[in-house]
Amino acid sequence: MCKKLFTGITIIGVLVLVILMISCEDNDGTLDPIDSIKSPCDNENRGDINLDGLPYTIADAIFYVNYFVYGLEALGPDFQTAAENSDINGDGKVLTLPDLVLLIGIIVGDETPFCPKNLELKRYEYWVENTVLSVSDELGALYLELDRVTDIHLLNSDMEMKKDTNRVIVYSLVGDAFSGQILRFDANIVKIEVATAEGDPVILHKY
Ligand SMILES: [Ca+2]
Ligand SMILES: [Ca+2]
Repeated sequence: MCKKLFTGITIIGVLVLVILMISCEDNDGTLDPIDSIKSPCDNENRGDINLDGLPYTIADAIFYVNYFVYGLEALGPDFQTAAENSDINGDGKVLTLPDLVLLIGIIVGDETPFCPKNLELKRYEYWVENTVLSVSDELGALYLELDRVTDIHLLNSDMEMKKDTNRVIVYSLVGDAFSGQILRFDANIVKIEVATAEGDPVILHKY
């Protein structure tokens, strides 16, 4: 009897641990793209990142940008619901750069909130020369994690930049895009992610 009870408690404990592992943030404060709990295209609150009941507003885009530099704390206490609402393209992956670019595209009227969006995976290149980061093709957003805290300078006046410690995101709240030289910094890149100006995902290779 005791052995069965103990086994039952152990199984419940493992299940709770697994659920916690899925729902908790990583050690670095960011959330890896995870599968949405419910079908993203059936989510009537898609696009409402700040959970004020209004989807696709500039405030939602600012919350989304803040997540990339400040982590899940930027989404408030109900970050799980904010994350579910962040799957704008309906591909099942939340809190991604393609979703952010598409959100901004919908806000400025360049895109419609059609779900799921037909995504086209691109393959582009980047390189760093004399502390200047360049990209080969036109992009709508870029996210970087560096191996140390350092000064970071934006080299394209059409774009905006937000940074905190070793994280930086380049974006445009009016839907602008960039290519070529984009940032100057003296550090090594730990992580780099980008999205096209249309919100398509990109596999980025170092040139
Ligand atoms: Ca909102
Ligand atoms: Ca998505």
